[in-house]
Amino acid sequence: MTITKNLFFGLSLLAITTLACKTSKPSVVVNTNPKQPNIVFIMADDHAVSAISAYRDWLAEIAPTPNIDRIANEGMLMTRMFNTNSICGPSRAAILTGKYSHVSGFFKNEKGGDFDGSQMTFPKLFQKSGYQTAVVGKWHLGTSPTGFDYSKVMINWGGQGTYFNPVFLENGRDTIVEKKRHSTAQVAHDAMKWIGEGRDKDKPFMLMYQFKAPHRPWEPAEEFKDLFSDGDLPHPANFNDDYKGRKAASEQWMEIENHMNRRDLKVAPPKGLSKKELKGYYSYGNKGDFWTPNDTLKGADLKNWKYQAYIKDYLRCVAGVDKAVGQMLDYLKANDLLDNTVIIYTSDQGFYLGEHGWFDKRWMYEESFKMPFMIRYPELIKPKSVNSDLLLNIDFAPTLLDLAGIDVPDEMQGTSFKPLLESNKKVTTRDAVYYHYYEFPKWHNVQPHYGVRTDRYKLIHYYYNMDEWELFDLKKDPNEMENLYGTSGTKKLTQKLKNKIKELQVEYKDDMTLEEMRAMTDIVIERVYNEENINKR
Ligand code: SGN
Ligand code: CA
Repeated sequence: MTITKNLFFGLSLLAITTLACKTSKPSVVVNTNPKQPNIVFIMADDHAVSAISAYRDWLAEIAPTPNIDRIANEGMLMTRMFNTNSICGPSRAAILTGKYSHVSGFFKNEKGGDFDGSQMTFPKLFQKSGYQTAVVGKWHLGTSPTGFDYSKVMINWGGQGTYFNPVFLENGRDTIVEKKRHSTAQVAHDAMKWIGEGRDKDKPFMLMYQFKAPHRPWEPAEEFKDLFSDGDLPHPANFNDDYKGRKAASEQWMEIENHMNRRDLKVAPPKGLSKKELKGYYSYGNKGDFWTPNDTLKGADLKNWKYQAYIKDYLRCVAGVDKAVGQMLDYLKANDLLDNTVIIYTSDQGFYLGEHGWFDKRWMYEESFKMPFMIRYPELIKPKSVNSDLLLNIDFAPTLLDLAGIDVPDEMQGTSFKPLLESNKKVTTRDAVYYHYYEFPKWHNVQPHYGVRTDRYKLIHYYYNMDEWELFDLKKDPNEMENLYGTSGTKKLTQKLKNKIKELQVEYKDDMTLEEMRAMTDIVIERVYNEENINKR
């Protein structure tokens, strides 16, 4: 209790300091860039790097994304863009504020409270410096968006939005149920509509346009339902991981084989179930309850059946996003906006498409730790550029501000990577990235952990109700199957990485005690500003 109190005291102190910093700055932000490019920031939800063909990963030939790839082909592809905390709200908060989760105050989706929209965010700084700003689509931060001239964000399904009949909150006031289009097409429609009709055209604009797709429960639009219907898709290399030497990994609830529910796999319920029974029917499977669609399907065949249903629907949702991105690029071109606009495509985090036998995200393992990121702006970036520096989602805000010539506040913890875009010459960037995940046990029983990743190595500490370390050599073991922690010859390396963790924890003000960290996981603050409350008003 005292720890929780202390923590809150700490967090509010931080807020006060933040405020103090803010007031000491001039209230009008100076824009030193006469060009003031427009920004179109496109973000999907749970879009894995492997499901974007520009990355030439294992699904590239099977499920090409030609439209998303255009951004990379005509701009730069980042191959080592990482997340600071691999779940939705925390990543979005990090993107908006340029800060780690414990500093923005939004560190878990479940029972961690809502986003403090009164704090400094990069859209607010754009707005102050004369930009028109808008956000359309998924938001998932509880409180209504701040810093936007226009907002239309999904609020149903606990802020997740739904694929069909999504409910939106427009400008924090009006509730609109959109029944005409699939959520992906709706978000694309709203984004283009705002560019075409919704803004003051004398000003540059910054639009954040964020899909629900391809998030669980992976429900594609009708037009994509027949994709991939011929035969089975391949499995990733470590589909049948046995989690040997990785205790935390062996205890999760996110295995395709054992934790997918009937809603995920689109198994129709029997007739006549009540609303409550229907909920139970659909969520059956979440915690490892065994089920099979027929009595003969068992073992490896059952696992493959579940995987095929999952991966195909996931990739069908991706096809919808790819089409929508193509429409946006064409729209910008037709309206003479393509080359004076910075276009970004990314996702709030990565995702498992059967790697380690999993779906979902949360871990510091590469598939969920990595975010896709590509950026097109011909004014600065040469086509077909590829960059492999260690970058983070807290760098987005400083980079965008820098590109628009707006001062980057000192309180932001990320760094602008504009110099890398300009020439892709070797400028010194960080030599390691730091990560911290808190939410437990919901939804997938992933242990809270922090860690560090360098060019070649990764060290992770699971500290919540176990004391486990994992060390990986990413060069020799890119799939992170062999935990080298404690093995002979790794002592010096481990110490070096532990020192690096300490150094980064101090730098990012995450040098709390383990007890204080655990208290963050244990905090229960109901999220108040959700769909039900909006409807009650
Ligand atoms: C939902 C999903 C989870 C998922 C979280 C977080 N369950 O709760 O599987 O991990 O979202 O996702 S579901 O049955 O409701 O689909 S996030 O992208 O918002 O972080
Ligand atoms: Ca997500």
